[in-house]
Amino acid sequence: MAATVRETYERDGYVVARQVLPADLIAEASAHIDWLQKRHPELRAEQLGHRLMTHDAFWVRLISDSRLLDVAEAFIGPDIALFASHYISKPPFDGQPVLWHQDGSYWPLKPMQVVTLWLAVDDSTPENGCMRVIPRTHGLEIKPHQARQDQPNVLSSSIDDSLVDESKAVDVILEAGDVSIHHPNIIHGSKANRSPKRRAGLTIRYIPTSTRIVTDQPWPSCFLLRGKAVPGVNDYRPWPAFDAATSVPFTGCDAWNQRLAAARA
Ligand SMILES: O=C(O)CCC(=O)C(=O)O
Repeated sequence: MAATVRETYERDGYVVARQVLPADLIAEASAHIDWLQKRHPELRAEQLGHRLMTHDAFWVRLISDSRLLDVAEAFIGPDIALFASHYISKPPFDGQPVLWHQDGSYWPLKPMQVVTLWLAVDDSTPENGCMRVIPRTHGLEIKPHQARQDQPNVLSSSIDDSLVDESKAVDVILEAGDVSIHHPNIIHGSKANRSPKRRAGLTIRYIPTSTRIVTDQPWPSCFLLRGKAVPGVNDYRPWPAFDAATSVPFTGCDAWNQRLAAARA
């Protein structure tokens, strides 16, 4: 990846990479969202998170795609694990906003070395509630966040509004298949979707294997994705085999199972 992409990220706290994944794979991710929604009618579509992922072969196939890992590697190095992943799919007309926040305030990571790739499954525009960032706020330390029930919102919380200069906000406009990359300290959020078009994106939080997920319970989406584990830091889950009961069918699912079986033999 060109040095300027990394430099832009270090300067602004975010950067965009265009057309990282092709249309056929994005169509499979879109079908995956529909499949998850049918299986989880109890959840809003903005809340399809990694607790659903442990046995979902397509999800692991998607977030371990080498084109995404190549992007992640440019930011966190060659030894890469997954910490978390969520679809935030804002339905037409009533998609909820994500209030201003810093991701790092929510995460049990030590140290806070992590990069987010936000994969656009749909075109993401100001009309349908694209992500918005306040550039260059990633130098700010992580601030306390507060519960917010005054309006429906995806995180039910936000950073103190007095810390946000909204006049500096930038819309992160993406086409399906593009990826934006952001820092855990940057202030960001998104508006409601009142448009007739869905706005779906997949957040993917990649950590170097030297970052510890500090939790008492086994973490549902702790997968080693590339390179080497650091002994004693995290307990990684086995990659799930494809099973139609726990994953949407996908191109290459038979080959996926053969590869996993060969690796375990
Ligand atoms: O999808 C959105 O609107 C917000 C995403 C976000 O807050 C994140 O990826 O950290």
